[in-house]
Amino acid sequence: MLTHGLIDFATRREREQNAPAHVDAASAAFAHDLAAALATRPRSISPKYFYDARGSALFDRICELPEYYPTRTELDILSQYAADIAVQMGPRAEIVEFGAGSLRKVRLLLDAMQSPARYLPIDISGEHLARSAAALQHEYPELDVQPVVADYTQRLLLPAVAPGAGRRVGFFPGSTIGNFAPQEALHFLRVAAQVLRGGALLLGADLIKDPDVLHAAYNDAQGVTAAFNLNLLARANRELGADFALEQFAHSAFYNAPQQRIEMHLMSRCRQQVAFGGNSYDFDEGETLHTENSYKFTITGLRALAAHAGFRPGPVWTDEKRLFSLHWLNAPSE
Ligand code: AVI
Repeated sequence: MLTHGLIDFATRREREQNAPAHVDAASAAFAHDLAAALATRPRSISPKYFYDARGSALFDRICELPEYYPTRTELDILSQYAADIAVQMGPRAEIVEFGAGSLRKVRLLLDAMQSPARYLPIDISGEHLARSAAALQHEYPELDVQPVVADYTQRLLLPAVAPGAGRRVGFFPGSTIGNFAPQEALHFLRVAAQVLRGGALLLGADLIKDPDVLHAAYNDAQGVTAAFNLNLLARANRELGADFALEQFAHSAFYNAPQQRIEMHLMSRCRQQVAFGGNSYDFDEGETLHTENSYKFTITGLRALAAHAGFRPGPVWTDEKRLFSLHWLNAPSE
């Protein structure tokens, strides 16, 4: 499965054939990938389609849930070890954040750093990026904030390091690396090691733990994660005119221990047909659309993966319960 838009092979013509004329390019990509997912068995689609405005708002709520420990724990680690991280960064470093990011997280770094030179958030969504860049620039008037609109999972061109600036440090928090398939994670880390040559990457990675804790994090009592998952179908109805009967699909999330990942699926509660893009698709009772993988790591496994991608792993910071980890990965000059 391709996650997070790593590679998008669809031609414009292929997309247009599956999409009504009025939909924009993003909707056309969704239409194309949904048609491909429904036509293939087992069915799976990239988790990047969770994040329309409603899905992004639901994800923000997930981050506040009592069961969803990753965001809270990573913030705790960042605040506890910000000074140590700042020492690794050195003076006048610049931060390249992969994803427009949470201002709360980068702020913890900026506040601990010695004269941060520049902040380069990279995101494919220009609008979200412009908003977070403007907010940060307002709070840190001395900082040079330069948003870069790009798909960071592809080859990536960044402005040259400014004269007199320190190290270039990548920041990829939240364990978003876990939403990539293993080959995609390796590819992303290879690209990152290249663009950060001579600098480093600060990478957040969720850890393997008691499956009950993992299970609860993706099956919260308030049903926010279920709504987040089902929003993919709601979005298809809203945006693409599909006719998914939402009450006929159930949120299913479980820990697949041999694969070391949480899998999220949407499971058909009955035998049914779904109309979409002029076609009709059969679902058997119990059949699923696989919507997300969220890989969990061991500290040694993550370090080995990073080393394989060309990094020299450095310090690792974690919480007392070893729920989550933050890795300092040096990117050699050549
Ligand atoms: C964005 N990503 C790291 C989240 C995760 O935990 O894999 C997305 C998410 N899916 C369900 N809950 C949160």
